[in-house]
Amino acid sequence: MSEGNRAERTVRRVEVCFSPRQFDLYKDEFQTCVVIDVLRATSAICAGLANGVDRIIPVQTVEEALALQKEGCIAAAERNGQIVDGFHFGNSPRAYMDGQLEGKTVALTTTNGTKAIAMAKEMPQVAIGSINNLDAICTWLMQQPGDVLLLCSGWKDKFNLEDTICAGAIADNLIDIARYRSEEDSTIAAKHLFLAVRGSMFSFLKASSHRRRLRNLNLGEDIKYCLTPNTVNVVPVLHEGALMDARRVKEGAVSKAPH
Ligand code: 3SL
Repeated sequence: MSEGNRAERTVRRVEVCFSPRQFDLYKDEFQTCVVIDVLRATSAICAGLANGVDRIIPVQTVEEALALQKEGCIAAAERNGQIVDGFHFGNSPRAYMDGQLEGKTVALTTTNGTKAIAMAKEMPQVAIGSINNLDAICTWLMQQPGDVLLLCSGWKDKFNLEDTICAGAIADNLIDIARYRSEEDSTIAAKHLFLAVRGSMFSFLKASSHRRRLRNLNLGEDIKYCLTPNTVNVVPVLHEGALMDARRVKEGAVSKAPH
């Protein structure tokens, strides 16, 4: 193998997929998928695992969450930004941080985030990214072999700004610090959006559709939390159908669910 070929082999690829609708166009080319839903599913998942939640089982439907509740899990369900009637928990990160869910197995369904996670399941490795775990997810990715797809959950299959900025931040970091490259215009656009707004992310996102939606539901505190970089040092990874702290999975410190 020539020197050139050898060098090319060690350069991994990172790309951004703007919406679950476009996932099929990318999925076969990557080994690791990072699912991003900044407002609020992946922020809540990171907050939960960083604050003692044992594991989170992502499910697509309210019925699946209820079925897992019967098996001893805590069920959490959100639709259109609100806790589904009859449930105590939705996807507010604050509810995952106050100790109520410590040591528990949570079955979670949300409008966009858990749908994107369900799609990503067919890839060899799935992890969770948010603005809250930016440094942790970048460091973890650099230790993984293979190419990385950053899957933005969006809103009902449409593009959204906050997931794209988060994906741009991860891509920028990997390309800047480690040996990653990108080929797609989506990645260039996400990176440039992140670089343009990184000093003013909070005010830039004031006009975003999802932030407006959550503000109308009086969820301003959640928005502030979700847009704060590096509040947690955890990387949730999918292991046997549940999201768990990557360190525990690596160490094999994994007991049977549910608790
Ligand atoms: O769609 C989701 O996964 C949610 O995070 C949406 S919301 O923040 O609850 O509106």
